[in-house]
Amino acid sequence: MATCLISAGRLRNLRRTTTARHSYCSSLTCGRQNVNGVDLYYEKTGTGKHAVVLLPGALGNTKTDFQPQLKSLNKDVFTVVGWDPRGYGLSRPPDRDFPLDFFENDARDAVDLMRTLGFVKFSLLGWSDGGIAALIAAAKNPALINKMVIWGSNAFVSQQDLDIYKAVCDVSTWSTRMRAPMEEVYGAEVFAKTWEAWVNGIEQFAHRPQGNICIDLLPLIRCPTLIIHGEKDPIVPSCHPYFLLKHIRGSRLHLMPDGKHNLHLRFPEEFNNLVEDFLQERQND
Ligand code: TYC
Repeated sequence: MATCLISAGRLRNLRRTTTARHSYCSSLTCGRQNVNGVDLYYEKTGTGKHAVVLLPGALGNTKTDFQPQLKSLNKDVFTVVGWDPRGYGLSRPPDRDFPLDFFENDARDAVDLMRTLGFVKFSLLGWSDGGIAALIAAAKNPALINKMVIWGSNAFVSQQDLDIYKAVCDVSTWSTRMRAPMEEVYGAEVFAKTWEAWVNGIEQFAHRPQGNICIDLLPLIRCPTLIIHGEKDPIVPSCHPYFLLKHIRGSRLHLMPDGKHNLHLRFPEEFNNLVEDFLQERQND
């Protein structure tokens, strides 16, 4: 199993470009890389030619968001990089904040991390907030991005979204099952405070015309794009994937009837197969 058992303290002590390798799991390496002034934690697995970077959701990180992908995506075909965005997971310090350009910053960090690790061209797999960062990264770096898969993502914030944010803002109302993985990473208090800061951060977009997060960038996306949506997703209304489908040229939408927001964790085999097939498809252009 591709579990990375290395303490946060030890990782913090690793020098900028040092990579920790695990004797019990030869295909997974963990390390920290200084990117745009922050030591970003990352995990890399596989030896395939096709490089893929995983972009986690809000407050998410390799540990909470992508274990089934790091473990099971085909290691002969892909080299998969998971990372913790600045202020999330093991990429702390700094504490996380949410200025209006936080998605742009995550997009830039993801791209710069991949380039610093030596990848010339790569694909993006972005979940939820990570999908928003992926959309921005693809729009701004068309020459670097091979393909993109996004799920649970939105290019704008509507009144309906604001109502949902309000309903999930206080994490003490969440089930223990939902809260536990994040509390394990951050501690209960920091998690509650950072989540509230995230809600305030995403609500800022509602003050912009159309609640714009990245609507204006969608026409710039050139890479083949697969949008996945769980039809039972309770927090991202289906208007969002349909909007992305309409505005991203040549994109495709795959609906998972029983999928909720965490469809890639709940149905990892189906999800991974879908992604592998899409990434390996030959383009007829
Ligand atoms: N975007 C959040 C993430 O990245 C998930 C989320 C979506 C949370 C909608 C609340 O109302 C919400 N995981």
